Amino acid sequence: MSARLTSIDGLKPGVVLPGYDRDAHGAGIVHIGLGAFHKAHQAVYTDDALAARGGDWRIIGVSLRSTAPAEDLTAQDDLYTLLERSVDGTVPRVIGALHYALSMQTNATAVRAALCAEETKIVTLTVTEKGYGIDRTTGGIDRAHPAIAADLAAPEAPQGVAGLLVRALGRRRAKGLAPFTVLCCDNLPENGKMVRSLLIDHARHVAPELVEHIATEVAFPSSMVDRITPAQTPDTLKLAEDLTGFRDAAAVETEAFRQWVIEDHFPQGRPAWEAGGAIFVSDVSPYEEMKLRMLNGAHSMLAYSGFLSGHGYVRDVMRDPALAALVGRHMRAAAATLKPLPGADFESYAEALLSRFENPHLAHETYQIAMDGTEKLPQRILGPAVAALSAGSDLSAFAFATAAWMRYTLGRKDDGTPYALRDPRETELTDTGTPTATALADRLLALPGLFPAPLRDSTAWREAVTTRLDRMMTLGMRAAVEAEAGAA
Ligand code: CS2
Repeated sequence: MSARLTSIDGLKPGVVLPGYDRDAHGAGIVHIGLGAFHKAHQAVYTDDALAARGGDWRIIGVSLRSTAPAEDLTAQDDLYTLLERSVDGTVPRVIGALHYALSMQTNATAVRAALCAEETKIVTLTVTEKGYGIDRTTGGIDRAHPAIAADLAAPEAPQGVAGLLVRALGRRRAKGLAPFTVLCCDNLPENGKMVRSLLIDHARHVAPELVEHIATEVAFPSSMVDRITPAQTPDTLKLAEDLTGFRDAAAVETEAFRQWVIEDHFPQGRPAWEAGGAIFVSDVSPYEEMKLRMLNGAHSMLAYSGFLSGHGYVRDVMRDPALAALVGRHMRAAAATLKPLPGADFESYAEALLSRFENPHLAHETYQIAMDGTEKLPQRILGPAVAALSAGSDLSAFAFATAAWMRYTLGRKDDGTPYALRDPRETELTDTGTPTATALADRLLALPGLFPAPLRDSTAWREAVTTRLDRMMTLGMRAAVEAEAGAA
């Protein structure tokens, strides 16, 4: 068996190495959410920035819930292999941008200390949509969210994002240190503003004297992030070992494409992420909208309809002519809801997305994307549906995607095989009986805080969704997909 990766010495030829002396650079960033996406995205841009322009910008990675990500990295001197997979082959690369990794479960004190350290200039976040505890209706905290509830009860020993950041900002201010910049890298619209209003509201409850400080002194640039990164599998580890000659428990596989569009508002400075191709703009929202509606919207649609049609991976969905046609239709419908974005051609963007989805080397599970639907639907499907409704456009694509999600909430495939919903609102979604399409659609459309009022109040929308859901429930997803594609 090969030795474990612990240094960059002895790697097989062809492995791309950090282009800088790791020990010469200190940490400047604390990243919360040490999952595959961070390792395939922000850490790579930081690796490029360090190679191009140096600086003390290495990353202290924090895992909030699980301990394995930090333990695996710590055992490897915080090095890991990134496999960039495309039709041209796989490029193995060892990333050196992580300085050290911490787990909140086993080392909360060190996490809180890192957030209060003078060197920490930026806190980046990838905790997934559900990780924040945002009440999407008010923009403030969701008191029922487990981490928010815990942090309200014990503000001095916070566990969640809002609690950790508010406490650290308070400590920094008391010590006379400048606040860090908070950079959200999750797939949420206007994600900087969202996190800002979350922290302000949390402070209102636990430290009202900080509200003004957070509102006026802390920068929350928004950012649009993009890189399709499937969850790690045993095949990822095997391929990493084959290509590098070393075992790596933290290896990640991803596609060759990556994009990062960021609002350039970093009062304490930032790495030269443009060296890795990041684009700095003054308003990121049109980019976010394009990506959330076209890429993520199509992803969610194909995840529900594809999973229930028996396709395990996105690439399989794309090989199914009826579904592939619906993916294309969805992207076009989403593009039609967007304001023009100078420099962006939505048609070529859609074409590029289709070929990224087709990537035969990426084992991207439909079940992975199907997770957390109630957190994803609003920005991906329902927002553009409202836009289409008010423009008087065809609602078919969004109604189909919504019906597929509704069908998915039943938690069993057409042949009766059960699966776990994996959604924070799972209990509310679960229907133990055998409802009709109308009953199911009515119940889900009425879920508090999910469907925007224009959709709830529209008969056209309700009918468009219910007709499709009925077809899915009575004829099965496969037949519903064929019928939809035939009509499209
Ligand atoms: C996906 C995203 O799992 C999901 O919900 O839609 O993770 C998607 O792969 C990324 O946003 C691509 O940048």
